[in-house]
Amino acid sequence: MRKRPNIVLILNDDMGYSDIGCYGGEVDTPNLDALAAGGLRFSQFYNTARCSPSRASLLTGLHPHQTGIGVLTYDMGPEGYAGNLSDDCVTIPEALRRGGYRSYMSGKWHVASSLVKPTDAWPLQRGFDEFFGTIIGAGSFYDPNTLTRGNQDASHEARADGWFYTDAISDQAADYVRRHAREHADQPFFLYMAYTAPHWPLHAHDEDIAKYRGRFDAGWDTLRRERLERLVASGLLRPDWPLSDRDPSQPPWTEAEQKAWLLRCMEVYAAQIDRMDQGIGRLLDALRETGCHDDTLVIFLADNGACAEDIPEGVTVDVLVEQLMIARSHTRDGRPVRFGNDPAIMPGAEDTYQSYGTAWANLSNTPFRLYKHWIHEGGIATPLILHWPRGIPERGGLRHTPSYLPDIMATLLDVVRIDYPTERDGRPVPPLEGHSLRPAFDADLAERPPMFWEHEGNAAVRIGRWKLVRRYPGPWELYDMERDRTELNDLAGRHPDRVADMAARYEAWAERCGVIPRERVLEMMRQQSGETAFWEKEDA
Ligand SMILES: [Ca+2]
Repeated sequence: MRKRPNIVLILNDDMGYSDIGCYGGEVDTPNLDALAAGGLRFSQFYNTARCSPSRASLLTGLHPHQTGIGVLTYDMGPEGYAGNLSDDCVTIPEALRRGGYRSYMSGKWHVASSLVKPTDAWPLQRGFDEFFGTIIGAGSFYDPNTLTRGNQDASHEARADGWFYTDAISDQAADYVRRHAREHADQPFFLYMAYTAPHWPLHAHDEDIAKYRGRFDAGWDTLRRERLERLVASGLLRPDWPLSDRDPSQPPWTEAEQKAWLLRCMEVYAAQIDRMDQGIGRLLDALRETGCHDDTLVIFLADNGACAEDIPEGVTVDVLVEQLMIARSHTRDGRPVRFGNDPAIMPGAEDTYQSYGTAWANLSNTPFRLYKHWIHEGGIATPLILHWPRGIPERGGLRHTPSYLPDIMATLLDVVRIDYPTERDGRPVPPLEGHSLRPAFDADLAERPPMFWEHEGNAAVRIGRWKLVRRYPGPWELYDMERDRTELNDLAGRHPDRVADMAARYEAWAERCGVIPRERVLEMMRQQSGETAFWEKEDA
């Protein structure tokens, strides 16, 4: 029997639908574009709107609530989500191990509640043979917290001259590929590369930022129109879907103030993605050098839509550094880090800690509405690129089949012909929730089973062309996604029976999968925590 194909799963963090070149964006991503040109792009692939839930769903083929990761990785107590990957689910590397795979991970984990002490929810205990990366969900790109190798603290590695997290993730992944070829050539491998770019803070190299000087000067209104034109021209989106309005909280570009600072924010964001793409290029070089390129299935996607969270001026160091551990108070050479979106400080360097804000996130998610956290298209629509020269015959193809994260596990197991396990350590695991996209390697599927989402009370059901979606605590909205992908014309009032039917299906799904009603989650959070993280403040 021929050896099973290798699998490289590349995930990035907080990126919009239309930032990369092959999805209509201004960012130079020649390596991702080449993967798209040599494989498939999906126009309607969806994540789960937030870092931890998306990772949990991706890794297990289940819904996040079934894995213990309902919101993030904070333990809510016995009545709430554990915030820790459950023992009663199976990860992709655990499933693949049964087929002789060796598994490697480089990058952000973010599905364990214990950040410093290794537990059963850390990568090596969840099927990976080797791990280098961070356990926590965010941090400095120059000196992240929880940097770990295997089960050991590796924070000293960030002290090396010129160290940068995006590069470290890329180079570690390429090194795994080369070492695997030398030491385990008889086995196939699974490599999970989980970048933190372009999640805030806005950290990037001067030479990458300089490349984008002037690239965004036309401003968000013009650039949103241009992106949509390119998306339509490429065939990813249909010409009859209009651009959503600019976020109503944001001014027209012509009236925006602090333009020099605003442009710098977007230039740094672009540079973060650019740096990731450069690293993906080095990974692809390693695949070519080792003769693996043609028989490796490479998958690229983002964990949630672009992020509109502002890092407030005056955010307390106590919260970021001490409580949340997502920042360092000082640079590696001892200078204080300046926190918050202060237009007097240009972002990018190690002593800054900023985000690019709502208006640019609105551009990143062109042509859709809303952002990370929400289940409207801006929160969950992601690029999905599949590249496998030996297994996918088409080059540069497009697929419009709606699909989402649980489908990845189902697809991989289908591709490598390994059954999904029924138990883990003698205990039963929930049946796989996803459906294989392998038939879509050849052509779009005629139909697919319903899809369901919930995050922080925001929720949706997609059945065929219909999407029922709710922005918590608001009412259900109903959209015809064939006519109105940008969710501009709410048809709930015209189709009350359809709304009632889909809402009932949602409730049945939520009950089955262990979704805790948002009211109860908020009550538990109020009882537990003193200070609320800045990204949760606007939520209730
Ligand atoms: Ca994320």
